[in-house]
Amino acid sequence: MDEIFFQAVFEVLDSLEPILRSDKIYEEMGILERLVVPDREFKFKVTRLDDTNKVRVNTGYRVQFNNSLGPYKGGLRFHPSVNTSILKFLGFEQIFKNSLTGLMMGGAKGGSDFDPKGKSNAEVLKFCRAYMMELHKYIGARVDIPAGDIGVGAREIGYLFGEYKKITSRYDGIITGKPYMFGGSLLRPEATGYGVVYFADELLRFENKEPLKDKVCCVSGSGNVAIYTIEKPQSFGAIVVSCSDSKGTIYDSRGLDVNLLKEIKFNKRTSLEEYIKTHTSAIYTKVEDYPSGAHEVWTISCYAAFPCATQNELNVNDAKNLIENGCQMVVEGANMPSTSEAIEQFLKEKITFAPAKVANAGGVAVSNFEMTQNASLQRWDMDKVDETLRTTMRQICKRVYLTSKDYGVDGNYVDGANIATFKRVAEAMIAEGI
Ligand code: NDP
Ligand code: 2IT
Repeated sequence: MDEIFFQAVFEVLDSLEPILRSDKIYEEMGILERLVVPDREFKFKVTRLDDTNKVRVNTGYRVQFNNSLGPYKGGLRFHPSVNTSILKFLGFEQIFKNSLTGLMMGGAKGGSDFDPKGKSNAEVLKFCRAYMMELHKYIGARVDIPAGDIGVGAREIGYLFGEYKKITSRYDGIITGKPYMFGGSLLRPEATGYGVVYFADELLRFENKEPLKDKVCCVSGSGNVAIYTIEKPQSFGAIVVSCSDSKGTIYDSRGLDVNLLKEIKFNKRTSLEEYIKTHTSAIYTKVEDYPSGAHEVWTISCYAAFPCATQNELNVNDAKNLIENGCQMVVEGANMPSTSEAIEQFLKEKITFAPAKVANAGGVAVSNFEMTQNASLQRWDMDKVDETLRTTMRQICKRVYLTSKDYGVDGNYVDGANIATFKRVAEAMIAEGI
């Protein structure tokens, strides 16, 4: 049941062996035992009437994992697959990702098994109101600040914040990713995807590898993270040829039309198959026609691959296909999209591999900038947000790159990230006592 949570925990523990062996303080202070158990987990019933006035019941969750470095912070996921194990894996990862930003944030995650897909705005609104009716008891601008994730974008965040205000009469920065007109930050929608590409650009520079200019890139997914990971490389002169959703993959050798993708996914909220209606030279492959045991999107030849859909979407066969086809770099936009076996393959073959907790931290970093703006009732302009995001991604890259060198695991950014971030969290946990 807790399989996916254990996958995330074991990846971190594997990296920590050298520092746990050399410094006994972590064992003495019970840091690992304390870290793997959330501070608290809320599980609650969410009821609403659907569009036909039928009673519907879903389960809502919020897992507050660790607040040693700041208030609990992390997204909300609305997807039928949501359960405690998935939220614990995401909350656990969030502690370390948030720590790597160098900003003051603890780790949390929440959501529901509610599926917003195919629902009317009115029904999504009803669900969000019912969900917030319970969630508001556990959150606060200095307590726990949720945000978006799969199935939760600006629409849902707007409804959630609106309901919070109705219940409490307070205009606090209790959630990030808000629409700009009522307290959102410029660039928060773009932040995760842009940050992923900034990170890739920095890492190639550190490694003295060829930049993204004129290179072919593959992206999976076509949601918030994927679309801005597709958009940004254009400004680096790269060409992104693929994306996917839960039903199929698009390959457009001329480079994807981002505006059309936004229209299909953000406005119409429909299937990617729409893309080939107007772009007839692009190829659409349905999920059922994917190669056996692999995913179509990773069979395409590319210089850099950006998995941006969901957990465990890139398996060992996909990793082998990417490597065989000349891929030099894999940068994770989604949370834990590569299986452990796929990561092993990348590291063995010396493919530059940037794990999610470093590469997709731009989203939560800009969430923190949104919290700062809300707390001071100020607004930052676009250039300030973009520059601060870029600087944050550069600092994360440098920290992880240097840590991997310092600990004799050059080029292994899984270990570099886990060691660098664990030390920061553990030091805070030691300093605050048990
Ligand atoms: P969205 O809901 O906006 O998009 C998710 C996308 O992934 C959709 O296109 C969805 O397809 C697709 N997808 C889901 N499952 C599969 C699958 N099995 N195969 C192929 N495609 C699939 O979510 P986000 O873009 O926000 O999140 C994507 C990932 O990024 C998640 O791992 C999330 O945790 C992570 N992340 C999100 C951040 C954020 O701020 N939003 C920040 C950092 C990480 P369909 O439309 O058919 O459902
Ligand atoms: O996984 C993530 O970092 C997010 N879904 C965003 C979290 C946030 O609080 O902005």
